Amino acid sequence: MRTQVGIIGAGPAGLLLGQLLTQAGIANVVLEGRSHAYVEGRVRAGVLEQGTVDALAEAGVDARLRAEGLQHDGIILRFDDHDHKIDVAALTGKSIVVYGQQEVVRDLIAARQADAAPLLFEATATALEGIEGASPVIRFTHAGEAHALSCDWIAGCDGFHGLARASMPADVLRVFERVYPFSWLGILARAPSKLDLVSYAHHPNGFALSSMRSPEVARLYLQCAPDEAVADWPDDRIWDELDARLTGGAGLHRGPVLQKGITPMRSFVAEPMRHGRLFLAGDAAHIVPPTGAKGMNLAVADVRVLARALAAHYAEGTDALLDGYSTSCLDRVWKVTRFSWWMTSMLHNFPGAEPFDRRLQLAQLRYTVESRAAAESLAENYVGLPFAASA
Ligand code: FAS
Ligand code: PHB
Repeated sequence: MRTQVGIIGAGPAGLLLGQLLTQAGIANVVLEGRSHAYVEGRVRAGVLEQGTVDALAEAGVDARLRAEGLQHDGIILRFDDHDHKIDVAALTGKSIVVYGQQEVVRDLIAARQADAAPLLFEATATALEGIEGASPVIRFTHAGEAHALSCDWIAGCDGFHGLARASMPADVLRVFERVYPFSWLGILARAPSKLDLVSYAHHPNGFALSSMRSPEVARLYLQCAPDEAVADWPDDRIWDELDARLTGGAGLHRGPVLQKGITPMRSFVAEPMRHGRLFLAGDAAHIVPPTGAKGMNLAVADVRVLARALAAHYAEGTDALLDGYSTSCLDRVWKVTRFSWWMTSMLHNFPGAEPFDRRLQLAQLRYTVESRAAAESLAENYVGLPFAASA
Protein backbone atom coordinates (compact mmCIF):
# COMPACT_ATOMS: atom_id res chain seq x y z
CA MET A 1 0.00 0.00 0.00
CA ARG A 2 1.18 3.55 -0.61
CA THR A 3 -0.21 6.98 0.33
CA GLN A 4 1.06 10.49 0.94
CA VAL A 5 0.34 10.66 4.71
CA GLY A 6 0.04 7.60 6.95
CA ILE A 7 -1.98 8.38 10.10
CA ILE A 8 -1.81 6.07 13.13
CA GLY A 9 -4.85 6.39 15.40
CA ALA A 10 -8.56 7.20 14.89
CA GLY A 11 -9.03 9.42 17.92
CA PRO A 12 -9.87 13.10 17.53
CA ALA A 13 -6.32 13.91 16.35
CA GLY A 14 -6.01 11.25 13.65
CA LEU A 15 -9.55 11.61 12.35
CA LEU A 16 -9.49 15.41 12.18
CA LEU A 17 -6.09 15.35 10.46
CA GLY A 18 -7.42 12.82 7.94
CA GLN A 19 -10.45 14.99 7.27
CA LEU A 20 -8.44 18.20 6.75
CA LEU A 21 -5.92 16.41 4.48
CA THR A 22 -8.69 14.82 2.40
CA GLN A 23 -10.26 18.26 1.97
CA ALA A 24 -6.86 19.56 0.80
CA GLY A 25 -6.63 16.74 -1.76
CA ILE A 26 -3.80 15.02 0.10
CA ALA A 27 -4.08 11.22 0.06
CA ASN A 28 -4.01 9.66 3.51
CA VAL A 29 -4.79 6.39 5.27
CA VAL A 30 -5.95 6.12 8.91
CA LEU A 31 -4.95 2.95 10.78
CA GLU A 32 -6.84 2.25 14.03
CA GLY A 33 -5.98 -0.68 16.29
CA ARG A 34 -9.35 -0.94 18.00
CA SER A 35 -12.77 -1.77 16.58
CA HIS A 36 -15.20 0.82 15.22
CA ALA A 37 -17.60 0.15 18.10
CA TYR A 38 -14.85 0.52 20.72
CA VAL A 39 -13.63 3.83 19.31
CA GLU A 40 -17.14 5.32 19.13
CA GLY A 41 -17.99 4.00 22.61
CA ARG A 42 -15.09 5.63 24.45
CA VAL A 43 -16.41 8.26 26.88
CA ARG A 44 -13.83 11.00 27.39
CA ALA A 45 -13.70 14.78 27.01
CA GLY A 46 -16.69 17.08 26.94
CA VAL A 47 -15.73 20.76 26.64
CA LEU A 48 -14.85 22.33 23.26
CA GLU A 49 -12.97 25.60 22.94
CA GLN A 50 -14.21 28.10 20.35
CA GLY A 51 -11.08 27.31 18.31
CA THR A 52 -12.00 23.63 18.28
CA VAL A 53 -15.56 24.42 17.17
CA ASP A 54 -14.10 26.57 14.37
CA ALA A 55 -11.68 23.80 13.33
CA LEU A 56 -14.53 21.26 13.18
CA ALA A 57 -16.60 23.73 11.14
CA GLU A 58 -13.63 24.20 8.76
CA ALA A 59 -13.52 20.41 8.45
CA GLY A 60 -17.22 20.39 7.57
CA VAL A 61 -18.24 18.18 10.49
CA ASP A 62 -20.04 20.66 12.76
CA ALA A 63 -23.71 20.15 11.77
CA ARG A 64 -24.66 17.94 14.74
CA LEU A 65 -22.38 19.92 17.04
CA ARG A 66 -24.28 23.12 16.23
CA ALA A 67 -27.62 21.37 16.66
CA GLU A 68 -26.86 19.42 19.85
CA GLY A 69 -23.88 21.16 21.50
CA LEU A 70 -24.65 23.10 24.68
CA GLN A 71 -23.23 26.64 24.54
CA HIS A 72 -22.17 27.93 27.97
CA ASP A 73 -21.14 31.46 28.94
CA GLY A 74 -19.28 30.47 32.08
CA ILE A 75 -18.17 27.89 34.60
CA ILE A 76 -18.64 27.59 38.37
CA LEU A 77 -15.92 27.35 40.99
CA ARG A 78 -17.41 25.98 44.22
CA PHE A 79 -15.60 26.43 47.54
CA ASP A 80 -16.45 27.76 51.03
CA ASP A 81 -19.89 26.12 50.44
CA HIS A 82 -20.71 28.67 47.72
CA ASP A 83 -20.91 28.64 43.92
CA HIS A 84 -18.88 31.38 42.22
CA LYS A 85 -19.46 31.97 38.50
CA ILE A 86 -16.58 32.83 36.19
CA ASP A 87 -18.43 34.58 33.35
CA VAL A 88 -16.02 33.66 30.54
CA ALA A 89 -18.23 35.26 27.87
CA ALA A 90 -18.29 38.64 29.63
CA LEU A 91 -14.56 38.42 30.40
CA THR A 92 -13.32 37.23 26.98
CA GLY A 93 -16.15 37.59 24.46
CA LYS A 94 -15.92 33.84 23.84
CA SER A 95 -17.97 30.93 25.12
CA ILE A 96 -17.47 27.17 25.36
CA VAL A 97 -19.53 24.34 23.92
CA VAL A 98 -20.27 21.13 25.83
CA TYR A 99 -20.34 18.24 23.31
CA GLY A 100 -18.92 14.79 24.06
CA GLN A 101 -15.65 13.68 22.47
CA GLN A 102 -17.33 10.49 21.34
CA GLU A 103 -19.82 12.61 19.37
CA VAL A 104 -16.92 14.44 17.68
CA VAL A 105 -15.38 11.07 16.82
CA ARG A 106 -18.71 9.79 15.45
CA ASP A 107 -19.07 12.89 13.27
CA LEU A 108 -15.52 12.54 11.92
CA ILE A 109 -15.90 8.83 11.18
CA ALA A 110 -19.20 9.48 9.38
CA ALA A 111 -17.55 12.18 7.24
CA ARG A 112 -14.62 9.89 6.41
CA GLN A 113 -16.91 7.05 5.42
CA ALA A 114 -19.01 9.44 3.29
CA ASP A 115 -15.79 10.36 1.44
CA ALA A 116 -14.87 6.66 1.20
CA ALA A 117 -11.44 7.71 2.50
CA PRO A 118 -9.38 4.75 3.79
CA LEU A 119 -9.98 4.10 7.51
CA LEU A 120 -8.96 0.63 8.68
CA PHE A 121 -10.24 -0.54 12.07
CA GLU A 122 -8.49 -3.35 13.98
CA ALA A 123 -5.35 -2.42 12.06
CA THR A 124 -2.48 -2.20 14.55
CA ALA A 125 0.75 -0.45 13.65
CA THR A 126 3.60 -2.69 14.80
CA ALA A 127 6.72 -0.91 13.56
CA LEU A 128 7.85 2.28 11.81
CA GLU A 129 10.74 2.09 9.36
CA GLY A 130 12.78 4.71 7.52
CA ILE A 131 11.43 7.73 9.40
CA GLU A 132 14.78 9.49 8.75
CA GLY A 133 14.54 8.78 5.01
CA ALA A 134 12.27 10.08 2.23
CA SER A 135 9.79 7.19 2.17
CA PRO A 136 8.96 5.84 5.61
CA VAL A 137 6.92 2.68 6.12
CA ILE A 138 4.27 1.74 8.67
CA ARG A 139 4.15 -1.98 9.27
CA PHE A 140 0.76 -3.07 10.58
CA THR A 141 -1.39 -6.13 11.09
CA HIS A 142 -4.97 -6.33 9.84
CA ALA A 143 -7.32 -9.31 9.64
CA GLY A 144 -4.50 -11.55 10.83
CA GLU A 145 -2.14 -10.53 8.03
CA ALA A 146 0.98 -8.38 7.98
CA HIS A 147 0.97 -5.29 5.77
CA ALA A 148 3.24 -2.36 4.92
CA LEU A 149 2.08 1.19 4.17
CA SER A 150 4.65 3.33 2.37
CA CYS A 151 4.15 7.07 2.72
CA ASP A 152 5.80 10.46 2.41
CA TRP A 153 4.98 11.39 6.02
CA ILE A 154 3.73 9.61 9.16
CA ALA A 155 1.42 11.27 11.71
CA GLY A 156 1.62 9.56 15.10
CA CYS A 157 -1.86 10.25 16.47
CA ASP A 158 -1.84 7.03 18.50
CA GLY A 159 -2.27 8.39 22.02
CA PHE A 160 -0.21 8.11 25.18
CA HIS A 161 0.41 4.37 24.89
CA GLY A 162 1.03 4.35 21.15
CA LEU A 163 3.94 3.23 18.98
CA ALA A 164 4.93 6.54 17.39
CA ARG A 165 6.60 8.28 20.34
CA ALA A 166 8.34 5.02 21.22
CA SER A 167 9.79 5.00 17.68
CA MET A 168 11.64 8.27 18.22
CA PRO A 169 15.39 7.73 18.80
CA ALA A 170 16.12 7.69 22.55
CA ASP A 171 18.91 10.26 22.11
CA VAL A 172 16.48 12.64 20.40
CA LEU A 173 13.40 12.32 22.63
CA ARG A 174 13.12 14.29 25.88
CA VAL A 175 10.11 13.69 28.17
CA PHE A 176 8.83 15.81 31.04
CA GLU A 177 6.33 14.30 33.48
CA ARG A 178 4.50 15.00 36.71
CA VAL A 179 2.24 12.34 38.23
CA TYR A 180 -0.41 13.62 40.67
CA PRO A 181 -1.24 11.76 43.93
CA PHE A 182 -4.88 11.16 42.94
CA SER A 183 -7.13 9.91 40.12
CA TRP A 184 -10.58 10.81 38.81
CA LEU A 185 -13.55 8.49 39.03
CA GLY A 186 -15.89 9.48 36.20
CA ILE A 187 -19.49 8.41 35.60
CA LEU A 188 -22.03 8.96 32.86
CA ALA A 189 -25.56 8.92 34.32
CA ARG A 190 -29.03 9.14 32.81
CA ALA A 191 -30.06 12.02 35.04
CA PRO A 192 -30.56 15.70 34.28
CA SER A 193 -27.67 17.80 35.55
CA LYS A 194 -28.73 19.73 38.65
CA LEU A 195 -26.10 22.36 37.87
CA ASP A 196 -26.59 24.41 34.70
CA LEU A 197 -22.89 25.11 34.14
CA VAL A 198 -19.74 23.00 34.30
CA SER A 199 -18.93 23.18 38.02
CA TYR A 200 -15.57 22.54 39.73
CA ALA A 201 -15.71 21.94 43.48
CA HIS A 202 -12.87 22.26 46.01
CA HIS A 203 -14.08 20.40 49.09
CA PRO A 204 -12.46 18.96 52.26
CA ASN A 205 -13.41 15.47 51.01
CA GLY A 206 -11.76 16.11 47.66
CA PHE A 207 -12.34 17.60 44.22
CA ALA A 208 -15.52 17.00 42.22
CA LEU A 209 -16.76 18.13 38.80
CA SER A 210 -20.26 18.32 37.37
CA SER A 211 -20.66 18.40 33.60
CA MET A 212 -23.19 17.00 31.15
CA ARG A 213 -23.63 15.49 27.67
CA SER A 214 -27.26 16.55 27.11
CA PRO A 215 -30.17 17.87 29.23
CA GLU A 216 -30.85 14.23 30.18
CA VAL A 217 -27.32 12.87 30.64
CA ALA A 218 -24.91 14.04 33.33
CA ARG A 219 -21.12 13.58 33.27
CA LEU A 220 -19.69 13.67 36.81
CA TYR A 221 -16.25 13.14 38.31
CA LEU A 222 -14.78 12.93 41.79
CA GLN A 223 -11.20 12.80 43.06
CA CYS A 224 -10.20 9.40 44.42
CA ALA A 225 -6.97 7.77 45.58
CA PRO A 226 -4.65 6.68 42.75
CA ASP A 227 -4.83 3.03 43.78
CA GLU A 228 -8.62 2.77 43.99
CA ALA A 229 -10.66 0.64 41.61
CA VAL A 230 -14.15 1.04 40.21
CA ALA A 231 -15.24 -1.90 42.40
CA ASP A 232 -14.45 0.24 45.47
CA TRP A 233 -17.15 2.71 44.39
CA PRO A 234 -20.72 1.37 44.35
CA ASP A 235 -23.20 3.81 42.82
CA ASP A 236 -24.66 5.00 46.15
CA ARG A 237 -21.21 5.85 47.51
CA ILE A 238 -20.48 7.84 44.34
CA TRP A 239 -23.74 9.79 44.52
CA ASP A 240 -23.32 10.49 48.25
CA GLU A 241 -19.83 11.89 47.70
CA LEU A 242 -20.89 13.93 44.67
CA ASP A 243 -23.81 15.38 46.69
CA ALA A 244 -21.49 16.35 49.54
CA ARG A 245 -18.78 17.89 47.36
CA LEU A 246 -20.98 19.60 44.74
CA THR A 247 -24.19 20.57 46.54
CA GLY A 248 -23.41 20.68 50.27
CA GLY A 249 -25.86 17.82 50.64
CA ALA A 250 -28.79 19.42 48.75
CA GLY A 251 -28.47 16.51 46.38
CA LEU A 252 -28.04 15.96 42.67
CA HIS A 253 -30.67 14.33 40.46
CA ARG A 254 -29.79 10.62 40.51
CA GLY A 255 -30.29 8.06 37.75
CA PRO A 256 -28.87 4.89 36.20
CA VAL A 257 -25.07 4.97 35.88
CA LEU A 258 -24.33 4.19 32.22
CA GLN A 259 -20.52 4.16 32.39
CA LYS A 260 -17.92 4.24 35.14
CA GLY A 261 -14.12 4.60 34.89
CA ILE A 262 -11.02 5.73 36.76
CA THR A 263 -8.39 7.91 35.05
CA PRO A 264 -4.94 8.58 36.50
CA MET A 265 -3.78 12.21 36.62
CA ARG A 266 -0.52 13.24 35.01
CA SER A 267 1.15 16.04 33.08
CA PHE A 268 3.38 14.75 30.29
CA VAL A 269 5.19 16.47 27.42
CA ALA A 270 7.46 14.86 24.81
CA GLU A 271 9.92 17.00 22.87
CA PRO A 272 10.46 17.36 19.97
CA MET A 273 7.11 16.58 18.28
CA ARG A 274 8.83 15.72 15.02
CA HIS A 275 11.72 13.52 13.94
CA GLY A 276 12.47 13.21 10.23
CA ARG A 277 9.24 12.20 8.48
CA LEU A 278 7.42 11.35 11.75
CA PHE A 279 5.16 13.89 13.47
CA LEU A 280 3.50 13.41 16.88
CA ALA A 281 0.09 15.00 17.52
CA GLY A 282 -2.34 14.90 20.46
CA ASP A 283 -1.93 12.54 23.37
CA ALA A 284 0.98 10.83 21.59
CA ALA A 285 2.97 13.97 22.43
CA HIS A 286 1.34 15.31 25.60
CA ILE A 287 -1.07 14.54 28.41
CA VAL A 288 -2.75 17.14 30.62
CA PRO A 289 -4.86 16.51 33.74
CA PRO A 290 -8.48 17.06 32.55
CA THR A 291 -9.07 19.78 35.17
CA GLY A 292 -8.59 22.42 32.49
CA ALA A 293 -10.71 20.58 29.88
CA LYS A 294 -7.78 20.76 27.46
CA GLY A 295 -6.87 17.26 26.26
CA MET A 296 -8.90 17.04 23.11
CA ASN A 297 -8.62 20.79 22.42
CA LEU A 298 -4.83 20.58 22.44
CA ALA A 299 -4.96 17.61 20.05
CA VAL A 300 -7.07 19.69 17.68
CA ALA A 301 -4.62 22.60 17.91
CA ASP A 302 -1.68 20.32 16.95
CA VAL A 303 -3.58 18.91 13.99
CA ARG A 304 -4.58 22.35 12.76
CA VAL A 305 -0.88 23.27 12.52
CA LEU A 306 0.14 19.95 10.92
CA ALA A 307 -2.62 20.02 8.30
CA ARG A 308 -1.65 23.53 7.22
CA ALA A 309 2.03 22.59 7.10
CA LEU A 310 1.42 19.51 4.93
CA ALA A 311 -0.89 21.49 2.63
CA ALA A 312 1.87 24.12 2.14
CA HIS A 313 4.37 21.34 1.37
CA TYR A 314 2.23 19.76 -1.34
CA ALA A 315 0.57 22.87 -2.75
CA GLU A 316 3.46 25.36 -2.65
CA GLY A 317 6.53 23.21 -2.16
CA THR A 318 7.41 25.19 0.98
CA ASP A 319 8.46 23.40 4.19
CA ALA A 320 8.80 26.31 6.63
CA LEU A 321 5.61 25.32 8.47
CA LEU A 322 6.68 21.66 8.61
CA ASP A 323 10.08 22.70 9.94
CA GLY A 324 8.39 24.97 12.52
CA TYR A 325 5.73 22.41 13.55
CA SER A 326 7.30 21.20 16.79
CA THR A 327 8.31 24.65 18.05
CA SER A 328 4.91 26.13 17.19
CA CYS A 329 2.94 23.32 18.88
CA LEU A 330 5.16 23.11 21.96
CA ASP A 331 4.69 26.82 22.67
CA ARG A 332 0.94 26.19 23.08
CA VAL A 333 1.44 22.78 24.70
CA TRP A 334 3.52 24.22 27.57
CA LYS A 335 1.11 27.15 28.14
CA VAL A 336 -1.82 24.70 28.29
CA THR A 337 0.19 22.32 30.47
CA ARG A 338 0.82 25.19 32.89
CA PHE A 339 -2.89 26.12 33.01
CA SER A 340 -4.00 22.51 33.53
CA TRP A 341 -1.40 22.07 36.30
CA TRP A 342 -2.56 25.37 37.90
CA MET A 343 -6.26 24.38 37.86
CA THR A 344 -5.37 20.93 39.25
CA SER A 345 -3.16 22.38 42.00
CA MET A 346 -5.81 24.91 43.04
CA LEU A 347 -8.78 22.56 43.15
CA HIS A 348 -7.63 19.18 44.47
CA ASN A 349 -6.86 17.92 47.97
CA PHE A 350 -3.22 16.85 48.04
CA PRO A 351 -2.78 14.02 50.53
CA GLY A 352 -0.42 15.08 53.31
CA ALA A 353 -0.47 18.74 52.31
CA GLU A 354 0.63 21.18 55.01
CA PRO A 355 -2.11 23.40 56.51
CA PHE A 356 -0.12 26.31 55.04
CA ASP A 357 -0.61 24.89 51.51
CA ARG A 358 -4.33 24.33 52.08
CA ARG A 359 -4.71 27.96 53.11
CA LEU A 360 -2.84 29.03 49.98
CA GLN A 361 -5.32 27.06 47.84
CA LEU A 362 -8.28 28.83 49.43
CA ALA A 363 -6.55 32.20 49.05
CA GLN A 364 -5.97 31.44 45.35
CA LEU A 365 -9.63 30.49 44.88
CA ARG A 366 -10.91 33.59 46.70
CA TYR A 367 -8.54 35.88 44.79
CA THR A 368 -9.56 34.28 41.46
CA VAL A 369 -13.28 35.02 41.96
CA GLU A 370 -12.78 38.45 43.61
CA SER A 371 -10.23 39.93 41.18
CA ARG A 372 -11.30 40.76 37.61
CA ALA A 373 -7.70 40.40 36.46
CA ALA A 374 -7.39 36.94 38.02
CA ALA A 375 -10.78 35.83 36.69
CA GLU A 376 -9.88 37.12 33.22
CA SER A 377 -6.65 35.13 33.27
CA LEU A 378 -8.52 31.92 34.10
CA ALA A 379 -11.19 32.71 31.51
CA GLU A 380 -8.84 33.40 28.59
CA ASN A 381 -7.07 30.09 29.19
CA TYR A 382 -10.31 28.17 29.65
CA VAL A 383 -11.97 29.40 26.41
CA GLY A 384 -8.71 28.67 24.57
CA LEU A 385 -5.65 30.81 23.86
CA PRO A 386 -5.62 32.38 20.38
CA PHE A 387 -4.00 30.21 17.71
CA ALA A 388 -0.52 31.42 16.77
CA ALA A 389 -0.62 33.71 13.75
CA SER A 390 1.68 31.35 11.82
CA ALA A 391 -0.47 28.33 12.59
P1 FAS B 1 -6.61 9.12 21.56
O1 FAS B 1 -5.97 8.35 22.68
O2 FAS B 1 -8.01 9.59 21.70
O3 FAS B 1 -6.57 8.23 20.22
C1 FAS B 1 -5.45 7.45 19.91
C2 FAS B 1 -5.94 6.29 19.06
O4 FAS B 1 -4.80 5.57 18.59
C3 FAS B 1 -6.79 5.30 19.86
O5 FAS B 1 -8.02 5.09 19.22
C4 FAS B 1 -5.94 4.04 19.90
O6 FAS B 1 -6.72 2.86 19.87
C5 FAS B 1 -5.10 4.19 18.64
N1 FAS B 1 -3.83 3.46 18.68
C6 FAS B 1 -2.94 3.40 19.69
N2 FAS B 1 -1.88 2.63 19.33
C7 FAS B 1 -2.12 2.21 18.05
C8 FAS B 1 -1.42 1.38 17.13
N3 FAS B 1 -0.23 0.85 17.46
N4 FAS B 1 -1.96 1.16 15.92
C9 FAS B 1 -3.16 1.71 15.57
N5 FAS B 1 -3.89 2.49 16.40
C10 FAS B 1 -3.37 2.73 17.63
N6 FAS B 1 -9.70 15.16 28.04
C11 FAS B 1 -10.50 16.17 28.42
O7 FAS B 1 -10.34 17.28 27.94
N7 FAS B 1 -11.50 15.95 29.35
C12 FAS B 1 -11.72 14.71 29.91
O8 FAS B 1 -12.60 14.53 30.73
C13 FAS B 1 -10.91 13.65 29.52
N8 FAS B 1 -11.12 12.39 30.03
C14 FAS B 1 -10.32 11.37 29.64
C15 FAS B 1 -10.51 10.05 30.14
C16 FAS B 1 -9.68 9.00 29.76
C17 FAS B 1 -9.90 7.60 30.31
C18 FAS B 1 -8.60 9.25 28.86
C19 FAS B 1 -7.65 8.12 28.48
C20 FAS B 1 -8.41 10.52 28.34
C21 FAS B 1 -9.27 11.59 28.72
N9 FAS B 1 -9.10 12.89 28.20
C22 FAS B 1 -9.90 13.91 28.57
C23 FAS B 1 -8.09 13.19 27.25
C24 FAS B 1 -8.60 12.75 25.89
O9 FAS B 1 -9.77 13.44 25.58
C25 FAS B 1 -7.49 12.98 24.91
O10 FAS B 1 -6.90 14.27 25.06
C26 FAS B 1 -7.92 12.79 23.48
O11 FAS B 1 -8.50 11.52 23.38
C27 FAS B 1 -6.67 12.95 22.60
O12 FAS B 1 -6.98 12.50 21.34
P2 FAS B 1 -5.91 11.70 20.47
O13 FAS B 1 -4.60 12.42 20.54
O14 FAS B 1 -6.56 11.46 19.18
O15 FAS B 1 -5.62 10.34 21.26
C1 PHB C 1 -16.48 16.72 30.64
O1 PHB C 1 -17.57 17.24 30.33
O2 PHB C 1 -16.23 15.50 30.46
C2 PHB C 1 -15.42 17.57 31.27
C3 PHB C 1 -15.67 18.93 31.51
C4 PHB C 1 -14.67 19.71 32.08
C5 PHB C 1 -13.45 19.14 32.39
C6 PHB C 1 -13.20 17.78 32.16
C7 PHB C 1 -14.20 17.00 31.59
O3 PHB C 1 -12.46 19.91 32.95
